[in-house]
Amino acid sequence: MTPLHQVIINKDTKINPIWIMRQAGRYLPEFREIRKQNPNFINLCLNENLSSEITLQPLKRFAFDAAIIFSDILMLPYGLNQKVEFEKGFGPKLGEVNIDEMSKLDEVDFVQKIHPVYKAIKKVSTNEIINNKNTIGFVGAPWTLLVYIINQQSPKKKLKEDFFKNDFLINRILLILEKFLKIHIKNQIDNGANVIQIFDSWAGLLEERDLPNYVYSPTLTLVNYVKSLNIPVICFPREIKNYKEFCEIVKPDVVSIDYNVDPRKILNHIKIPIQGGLDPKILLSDKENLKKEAIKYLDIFKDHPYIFNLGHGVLPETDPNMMDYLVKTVKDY
Ligand code: 1CP
Repeated sequence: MTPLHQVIINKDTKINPIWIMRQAGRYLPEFREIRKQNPNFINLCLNENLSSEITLQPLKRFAFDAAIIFSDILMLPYGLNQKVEFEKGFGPKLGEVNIDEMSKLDEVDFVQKIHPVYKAIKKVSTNEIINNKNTIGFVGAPWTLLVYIINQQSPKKKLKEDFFKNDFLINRILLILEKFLKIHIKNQIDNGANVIQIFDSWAGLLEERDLPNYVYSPTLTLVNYVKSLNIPVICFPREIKNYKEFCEIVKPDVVSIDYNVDPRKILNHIKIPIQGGLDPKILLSDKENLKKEAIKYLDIFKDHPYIFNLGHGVLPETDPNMMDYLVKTVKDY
């Protein structure tokens, strides 16, 4: 059994597997080299030779226990024929939604449009480096995808004032997302993904009263779907205030915590395996501090099934030597 499955399925507390959100990315010079020659990010994700190579880059350097496929949550709206572009220094830029077109789209056309993502998963999961490691497939949660689809850009920049105005449109999009997220998950699993992570990066934007409608219900549907395929599912409802309530309602196999969560408090509230937490900015400090902070998490979770990870993605300015030091610290614990 792989280390991740040992923790998730057997609730093993003796090992602490490690992988890192955005482990394949801009902090690695070998990634930046490929990226420089491939200015179109979507096309890079659709090049199964390069995207599988990028996925494996961090595993060649560090003793990570899992590969996360190099793709993006926005490949889903792209597959739904919404225009998606990544502009340097700006981030994602999406076109207007054509809901009638989107409603007519069928499964075959969707899969056809993004099938290199599945081919990349097959290449990664059958690579010898992955022996006794997991291949993590992922999707954006319906709420987070809805945010990008309607807002057409990162809500970090600004959230449209009339975002919630068109209830009918929102409900139609959520139904379409449910259908195609299931298709996207199924295809990733069929091609070798053996853990699924659901990223709800913008869950924290919602008022508590809106969580049942936009986060709990649609995520629960997906979690139950992944479970029905006998694959463990990790949820990352970033920056919600009440992780306990989320876990009680949605019941993922693992919950990934952000860096604002107090790990000691969460330990008393949550029975399921926990992942992550360490602030990515700690990797920008010094080795002594990094060790201290990493060990803090390992100590707190020493009797709880725990997968080491960060509280959000690794920052592009991170020194790969610090990542190396972190992995060694966790492995030597
Ligand atoms: O070189 C570049 O400029 C591209 C940067 C980049 C990368 C490396 C983007 C654009 N996406 C990715 C890959 C990516 N995205 C992965 C690959 C696997 C890995 O983790 O190594 C994953 C899992 C994602 C998931 C993703 N994309 C999320 C959820 C996680 C999170 O960070 O909160 C989100 C919100 C996105 C949207 C997105 N794609 C890219 C950027 C810069 C963003 C965020 C935009 C924003 O701030 O709103």
